[in-house]
Amino acid sequence: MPDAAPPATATANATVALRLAEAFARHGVTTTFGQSLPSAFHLAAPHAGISQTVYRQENMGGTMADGYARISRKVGVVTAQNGPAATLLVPPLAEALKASIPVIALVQEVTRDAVDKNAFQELDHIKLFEGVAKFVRRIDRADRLEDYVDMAFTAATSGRPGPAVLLLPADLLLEKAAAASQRRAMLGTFPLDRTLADPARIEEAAALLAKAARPLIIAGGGVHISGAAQELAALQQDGHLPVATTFMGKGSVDETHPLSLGVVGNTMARGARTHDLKPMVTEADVVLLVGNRTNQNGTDSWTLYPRGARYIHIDPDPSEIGRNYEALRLTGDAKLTLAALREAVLKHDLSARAAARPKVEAQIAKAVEGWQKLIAGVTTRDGGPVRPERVATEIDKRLPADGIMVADASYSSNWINIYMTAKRAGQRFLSPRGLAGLGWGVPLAIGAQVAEPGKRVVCLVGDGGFGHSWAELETLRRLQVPVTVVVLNNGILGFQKHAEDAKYGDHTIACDFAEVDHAAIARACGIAGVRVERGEDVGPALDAAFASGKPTLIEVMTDPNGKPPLGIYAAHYPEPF
Ligand SMILES: Cc1ncc(C[n+]2csc(CCOP(=O)(O)OP(=O)(O)O)c2C)c(N)n1
Ligand SMILES: [Mg+2]
Repeated sequence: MPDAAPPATATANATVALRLAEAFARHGVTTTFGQSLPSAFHLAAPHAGISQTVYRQENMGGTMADGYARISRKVGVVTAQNGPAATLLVPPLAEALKASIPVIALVQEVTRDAVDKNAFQELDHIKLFEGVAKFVRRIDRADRLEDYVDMAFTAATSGRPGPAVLLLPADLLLEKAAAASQRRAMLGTFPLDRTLADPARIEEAAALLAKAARPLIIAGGGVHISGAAQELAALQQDGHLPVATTFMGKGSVDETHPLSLGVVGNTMARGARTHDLKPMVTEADVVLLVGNRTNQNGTDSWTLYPRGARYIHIDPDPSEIGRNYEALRLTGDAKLTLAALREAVLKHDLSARAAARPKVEAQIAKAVEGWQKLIAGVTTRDGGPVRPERVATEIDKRLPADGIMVADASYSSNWINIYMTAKRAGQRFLSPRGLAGLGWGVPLAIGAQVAEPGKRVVCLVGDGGFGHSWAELETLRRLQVPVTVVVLNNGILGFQKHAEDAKYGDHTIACDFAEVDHAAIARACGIAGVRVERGEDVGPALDAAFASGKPTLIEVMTDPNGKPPLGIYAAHYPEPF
């Protein structure tokens, strides 16, 4: 845990607001996502070296902080006014809680003399945030300021990371600060404390993996949170172990590696890369889960993972282990524990594993080749309406290995997970899979690009989900962050409509939109907006957007019959191939 130097700006007559900013600077915070409030904080923060990245709407600001945290590996900070603004932070904090992302919300509170008097925009924020944060406290005393700041950072970055909320009475911020505390620790990166699982159990796990006939690793988003991709890659390679991932775990292994299956879960019908690899999952005899919540979509409603297998589960949160699959418990950080597990595996005779490897690799290669042949028609289809598979494929061709791909909920998440390839271990594919909420795509991408201004960030969104975030196009223009937003305009709430048709034989009147010119909305906000109506024009539009170095919106008029290979659709709809 590195110590930060004492804040250079600490002054004898500082306000609490300045001291608060200095404490955040001590934890490595250099920008916060805000909209003026709490004003005393934002006026003081530049003196501590903290800028304000201004959002249009709190809901989006909280998600920008989330995207920033996912990419920067530092705490993302969002700030807001009390009352209505605070309520808008609930959705992004809920996603961050479910996805284990450290976000700290600084929320203004009514003055201390007005508490419980029906003050303007007064609300019980502690109750409001209790269900969506790991830690919620109101700071009432200047002399406890840094204690609470450090508690909030500790809660956000330790164990299973997640959101924390600090409530700041407006009058307290203007008070004269107490003497600077002796606190020096930097607690703003995650995971804060790396803990190694029980070494005896690591030995046991190594023996199980070494002796297994059909072992499989299923890596989840926890690998990214731990920063454990290199350790996973080393175990995959040296232990001759095939690796599949969940949606959130995509990119935790290089999908061009011969032992990488791809994404497994509820999208394994014909058209998915992993369709022919299902037996590798269902017939595995030893399954190593890493940072994997074993949630409904990831396990195809708990039908995909084998019932008879021995499970080994690495997770910093003990309550995730054994939740749905009883497992050998490796409670600890993925990076440390995977490294130790690899060492332990290498002590075993791996000749049987090595001998089995060519067959496993051939099985994966055959499935991937067959899949590529199957989808070749749909991923190269010219004319209109454009197939979304082609859009994802054209982005995939152009996204560098250090590029960051972001998707909104709904089909966009499926398109990137199935039709794009992680080109290295550790590549990031961000989507709001904590709660799968619509509208997260654009703000996640803005946060990611603020964290990594020099990297290519592309964001794929459906027209329904994009409707939640139009206002942030002005943010894109103002910040001039060069995100390329690709809107799939199929004119419908696609997933909603298709799933209703499949389940009920009909859909409600909510599923069809009036025509919207999304490219014109972008241009009205002052950023480049182009509409693409033919498959062959998608690639050139992407090339032009990338070459411009500026934020661009590409609206692609897509086929309303385009559907990803979800298990629930199998045999329901005609195949596009
Ligand atoms: C905030 C929120 N509201 C509603 C839903 C339910 N929902 C899931 S997918 C979907 C349709 C999304 O349509 P669109 O964004 O246009 O993407 P498409 O499926 O058409 O590609 C809806 C309404 C949700 N996931 N999140
Ligand atoms: Mg749509």
